[in-house]
Amino acid sequence: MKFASFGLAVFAAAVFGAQASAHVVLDKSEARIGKSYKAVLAVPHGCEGAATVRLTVQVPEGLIAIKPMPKPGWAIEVKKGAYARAYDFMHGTKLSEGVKEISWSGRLEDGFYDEFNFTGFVADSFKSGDVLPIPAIQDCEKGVTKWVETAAPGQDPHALKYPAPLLRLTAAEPPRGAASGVAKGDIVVSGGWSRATPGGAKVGAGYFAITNTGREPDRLVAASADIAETVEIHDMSNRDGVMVMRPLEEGLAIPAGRSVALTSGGLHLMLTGLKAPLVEGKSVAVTLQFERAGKMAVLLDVLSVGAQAPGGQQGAASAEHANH
Ligand SMILES: [Cu+2]
Repeated sequence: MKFASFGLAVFAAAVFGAQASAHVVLDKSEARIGKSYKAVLAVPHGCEGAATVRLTVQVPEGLIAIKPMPKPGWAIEVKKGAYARAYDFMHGTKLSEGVKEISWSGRLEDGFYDEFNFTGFVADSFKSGDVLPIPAIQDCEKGVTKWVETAAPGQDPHALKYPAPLLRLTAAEPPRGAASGVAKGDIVVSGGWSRATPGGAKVGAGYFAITNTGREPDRLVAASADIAETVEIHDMSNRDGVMVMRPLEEGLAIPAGRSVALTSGGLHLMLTGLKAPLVEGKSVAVTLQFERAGKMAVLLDVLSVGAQAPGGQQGAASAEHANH
């Protein structure tokens, strides 16, 4: 059977090229981690000419707070159950159970197209780039089509005859606080970001801009983070063609009415002794200590391992890590 269906798939792709994409798919196949998501499952045809009478969707682990949308002429049935763990949901609540399967029963002729909707919430247990298969079973008046196949490692997903609809997960939007700035006294810190540390690196960096809106000079004298054993303020300079770093023992002066930027390849925060990796799409909380303004909590958005600046071009990871 395995061989026969493989042969058929090749034949179908060659002869019915356009139909190869007529699968049950998600209309919007991307969702943000830690956000609500509206799934629209498109059903473009029946089972080899037979009318569809039932569509069953298996909700993957981590897609929580599911609510199916009723359809005129279709009955809805849900199966509920316990999740594998409790997930953080909105407003600080936790969810540990919910809908795990939805079935719509009705009738859709083979010659027509229809959509089946549900809303849910993508738990923040995922990481950017994760792909969630959402298996769907299409029962027809005659026969059944199971859209449940997923590609094995190294296998071309286009080679699948009945692929499960796939939902691609992307990083949450950066927290507003980091982008627009956090203020205390005369000091505004904005655009905080860091770089992901895959592969167990114990060192990370932090970048942001500090603006002193007041009439008195201030000074960043220290920094700390729960995730790191120590946080130092470093400067980086080119000495005889070699990039070298030195800790600013006196701290970093922020003149009155001026901005100082910590940027890749220049001034930066150095986080050493990381207790957990910095994960792309998440943020790192750092506490800055200013001479005048006092303590300030700041969030750094964790960007990709090769990021050079927020929203900027990707490049080779800068020399900061290599030199430590
Ligand atoms: Cu450094």
